[in-house]
Amino acid sequence: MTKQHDTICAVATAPGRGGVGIVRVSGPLSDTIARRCCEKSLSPRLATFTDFKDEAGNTIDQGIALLFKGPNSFTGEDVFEFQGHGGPVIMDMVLSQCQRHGARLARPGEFSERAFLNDKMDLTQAEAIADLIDASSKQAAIQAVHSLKGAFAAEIDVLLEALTHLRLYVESAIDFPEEEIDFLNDGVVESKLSNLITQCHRVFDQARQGAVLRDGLHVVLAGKPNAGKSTLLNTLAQREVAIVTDIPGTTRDTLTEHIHLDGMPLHITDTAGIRETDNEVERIGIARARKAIDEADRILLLLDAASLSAEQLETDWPEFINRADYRDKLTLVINKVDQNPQPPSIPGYPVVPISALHGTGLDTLKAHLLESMGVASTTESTFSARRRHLDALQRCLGHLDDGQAQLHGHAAGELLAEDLRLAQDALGEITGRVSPDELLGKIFSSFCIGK
Ligand SMILES: Nc1nc2c(ncn2[C@@H]2O[C@H](COP(=O)(O)OP(=O)(O)OP(=O)(O)O)[C@@H](O)[C@H]2O)c(=O)[nH]1
Ligand SMILES: [Mg+2]
Repeated sequence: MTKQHDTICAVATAPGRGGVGIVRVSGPLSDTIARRCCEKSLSPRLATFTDFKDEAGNTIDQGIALLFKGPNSFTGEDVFEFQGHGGPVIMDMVLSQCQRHGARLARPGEFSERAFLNDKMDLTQAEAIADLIDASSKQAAIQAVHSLKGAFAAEIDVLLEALTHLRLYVESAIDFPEEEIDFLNDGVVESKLSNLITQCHRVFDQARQGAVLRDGLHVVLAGKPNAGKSTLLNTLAQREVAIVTDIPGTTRDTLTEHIHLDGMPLHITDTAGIRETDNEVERIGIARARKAIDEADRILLLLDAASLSAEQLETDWPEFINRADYRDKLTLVINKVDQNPQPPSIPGYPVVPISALHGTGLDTLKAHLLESMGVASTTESTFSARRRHLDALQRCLGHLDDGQAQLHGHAAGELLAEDLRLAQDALGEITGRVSPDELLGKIFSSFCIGK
């Protein structure tokens, strides 16, 4: 991505009719366009009531004109804004006039892109603008504002700072072996690295929460045939999405429905009941069910209240109960409590008794899902994040783990340094800020090399 030096323009307000419509111009021609269209010189950052004219001197509209001289503007360039009457025809005429004076139509997101390229904001902040506009719930909006204010970037910067110091330490150990200090084995690298991994996990958990609130929670309904999964899907979706019968093995394929709970997006997937089978179609369906379960943010394991015991749970679902990666995302939903109102209590997991058919316990289930999305605990410390950020953080953690293995296994400084570099690159993708020069600058300024 390189800086661009032409002038762009766009209608900044939503399409359609409105009380006010805004045309925004950014680039070196902004000032000239403002002077020609308003037929006066605008004082920067001062709202000026003015006519907006075409090249023949006819008034197109009247409104407020604002000029921001770079770098003190949203994009960092000269920016001209005209706030006129919000009719689509008027806005189009104002926009055409800006084009006639040399501006071109902006691509989507190009104002924010320029703000990023001109160091007015980092990538997480630029993305937060889009997230704030697209927010489908109050919580998602609060998180996007936190990211916009730099909360996410600040966390990443702290990690980058710690990583840079660690690289500095490791690379100097490689560069100056004659110093005879066994840098790698003095415990400092070990403890810095494990601190870094812990911090990185914490940021990952926060970012994951942010991504779930932004993108919606992926909930999978799992269980044996006839447990009532499809009935629950229909009840939550409030329509007959899935086929329900009393024949075990009715659902063969996965089926996803998108709903909102108190404005929070939720993607609910019904799956084929899991059992041993010789039927090829059903086997494929069960394989798909297992894949969906693996990828879920939350698994609702539906159990039949009539035939349930705590011991039986262990025997029936060893692959669920004993899997460490399911531990934090598994909820036991005991269905058909209308047939057995006193199901056994099962320690160790969240348990929600319901009747999918009669709607009993659904409010509790919904509250539980909202809580698992972190809705109740949305605080100042949360920020919006995207899958891209999670992917980068995960890669960073992978490289840090590899680095730790190098340190433990062979005390291989060069390989550890390379893993740290890769971890730093992955983190740098999140904010778009890292440059190798930065690291070099740090190394040379803080070490007295003298040789
Ligand atoms: N009494 C009672 N019956 C229920 C309840 N929920 C579901 N059922 C019945 O249980 C049977 C199976 O329901 P489904 O929703 O098709 O079960 P499923 O888990 O999707 O089954 P498969 O698709 O075969 O895996 C149907 O006859 C439902 O009416 C409930 O809460 N109470
Ligand atoms: Mg079903």
